[in-house]
Amino acid sequence: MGITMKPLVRLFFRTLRRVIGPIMLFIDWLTTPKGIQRPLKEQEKINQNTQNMALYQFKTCPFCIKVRRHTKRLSLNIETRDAQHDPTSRAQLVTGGGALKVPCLKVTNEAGEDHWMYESDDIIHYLNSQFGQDHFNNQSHATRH
Ligand SMILES: N[C@@H](CCC(=O)N[C@@H](CS)C(=O)NCC(=O)O)C(=O)O
Repeated sequence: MGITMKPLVRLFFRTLRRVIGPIMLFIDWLTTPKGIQRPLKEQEKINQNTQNMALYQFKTCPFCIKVRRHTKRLSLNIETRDAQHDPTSRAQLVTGGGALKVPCLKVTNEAGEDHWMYESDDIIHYLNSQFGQDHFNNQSHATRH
């Protein structure tokens, strides 16, 4: 992308967040998805897995709202980090992930290595592959409330 386009794109997303973000937050609050209910043991196992994850995000970013809604749908307790207002989280994202772009899911593997995943659709796809209904339907009987 040409160097002159970058500030324009930034401005576009900032305006989008300021104008549409609060409306989306309100709609999100009104229509908060109900989470899957799993057997306790299974949920505890998933909670353990998601302890190794952190979602870097902006509160009013539409793509972040989309991912947060999906984590609610899947009943995932993933820590969120505010890369907009918290300088530490912002620096972690830029240094670790390589770009100040949200949402970004950090997944730390058993060896302690961090994997930084950008793109809301890729994050949702990854979470579905790990914790989605198809995944655990094969293992147990979970129901949606
Ligand atoms: N295609 C990306 C779009 C993400 C995106 O553009 N996020 C904006 C926030 S709404 C961003 O990080 N912009 C960088 C900035 O504002 O500095 C996705 O679906 O995750």
